[in-house]
Amino acid sequence: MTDKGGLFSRFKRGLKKTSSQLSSLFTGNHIEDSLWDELEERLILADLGASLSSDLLEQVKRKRAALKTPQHLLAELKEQAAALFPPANDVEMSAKPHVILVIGVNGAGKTTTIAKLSKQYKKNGKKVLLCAADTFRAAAIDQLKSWADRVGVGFTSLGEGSDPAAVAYEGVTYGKNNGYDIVIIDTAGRLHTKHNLMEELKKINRVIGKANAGSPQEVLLVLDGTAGQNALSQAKVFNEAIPVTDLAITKLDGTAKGGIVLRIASELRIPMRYVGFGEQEDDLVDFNKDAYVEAIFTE
Ligand SMILES: Nc1nc2c(ncn2[C@@H]2O[C@H](COP(=O)(O)OP(=O)(O)OP(=O)(O)O)[C@@H](O)[C@H]2O)c(=O)[nH]1
Ligand SMILES: [Mg+2]
Repeated sequence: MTDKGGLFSRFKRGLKKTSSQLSSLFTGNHIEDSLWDELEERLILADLGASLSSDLLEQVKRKRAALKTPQHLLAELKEQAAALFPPANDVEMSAKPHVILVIGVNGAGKTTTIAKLSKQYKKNGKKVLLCAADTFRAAAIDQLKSWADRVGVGFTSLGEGSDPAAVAYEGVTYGKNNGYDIVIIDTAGRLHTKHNLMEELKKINRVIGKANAGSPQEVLLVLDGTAGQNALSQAKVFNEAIPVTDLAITKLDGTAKGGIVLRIASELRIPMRYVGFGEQEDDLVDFNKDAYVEAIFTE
């Protein structure tokens, strides 16, 4: 993770609630027996959940004989935590257009994340098109449009009430015919428990493949970091509907306990790609497991 403009320090600040709870345990020169229980309790409170907290500490305990000080324990804990993340995808940007389908429950931060991503891609010289397949509310289309204007990227929509799959099809086709490098498709927030809405998502996904063979290249699931355990259950259902290639976790600047990131990554085995930590277009960092582990365990 590069730290242009102090982004990483701001991300780290967002995780301070968790790191201040955890890092204070690793003081002194001896590992007291009580430290293990205390640590397990705090890991659970940090949203790692009971089973992951216990498994993680079991892994660390295997090295117990070699751990002389709380600092040794901390180093081993970081190493074991980092090992829980699945490897990142090799991001191939050879397809043109490279289509990114963005999905998630209501209010997770999809549209904002799209704005942030489009800014990054634009900065890297890519021609970006945003496609408003959230046709449920006129306001959703306007929101995406105003981000497109603000960031200075292309925009397509077919208006409120139109079939989201048709919007996606038209958008990808337009992108293909007009030399766009990246097409990012915004979808309506949907509860993962609503069968018909999940079917609609499958249709959008299929239709994108018809508009451009091999697309979408990415299915990005956006999860609200403050949703805790719910984010995990959502992710499982979305991933069963259409295979999710990458995850973005938002709102790590709020009340989110950072441990959820580790829990989701280790349970779902889907690469964590981005972390959102604010409402502005620059508030997004590429996820990096070592930086994350450093931020969450060390103040
Ligand atoms: N603090 C904080 N707020 C965020 C972040 N990302 C999004 N938000 C806010 O969360 C709210 C919802 O964000 P949207 O991007 O509209 O979420 P969405 O998933 O597109 O919502 P729907 O389209 O209604 O499903 C907005 O007020 C955003 O400003 C983040 O990383 N940090
Ligand atoms: Mg939205």
